[in-house]
Amino acid sequence: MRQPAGRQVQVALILVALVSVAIGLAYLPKATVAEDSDMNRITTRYPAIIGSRIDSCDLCHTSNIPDRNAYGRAYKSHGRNTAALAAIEALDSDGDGFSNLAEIRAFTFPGDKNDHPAQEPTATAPATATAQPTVRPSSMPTLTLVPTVGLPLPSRAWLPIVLK
Ligand SMILES: [Ca+2]
Repeated sequence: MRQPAGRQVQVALILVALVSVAIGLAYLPKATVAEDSDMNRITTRYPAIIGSRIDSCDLCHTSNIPDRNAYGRAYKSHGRNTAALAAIEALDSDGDGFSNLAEIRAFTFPGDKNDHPAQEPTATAPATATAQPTVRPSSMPTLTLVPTVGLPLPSRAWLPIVLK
């Protein structure tokens, strides 16, 4: 059965469009697809970050995606999976003095050394507040033994005492 020429052109255009979409999907950068599963892994392990400032590509990438920051490189080198997230929690990927987990809990970027939690209070601060005051010998009052009458004092006697 022969179709009209206009109908054949319409079918040909639809086929070309479908083939173009298929080719486009086949050549989509794999990193884009993978990033979605990476973010799913991260937000599954750290649900508190959803909607926070670190719930973004910047968690693992530099501003020049697909380049990775120090945290992203550690994640990749440890297997780029859920186990990798756990394995790098104790690391300080960006070298700012805070573990990756401490940074994630504080919603700071573990791959940016210029972004980190506020300094933790020192351990000695509470102890100082509750410490007993010390009495220095120089602050003690001067004691002087004064005989009340002309009797000689026994060698170990110390009463009466008069404070001056
Ligand atoms: Ca950091």
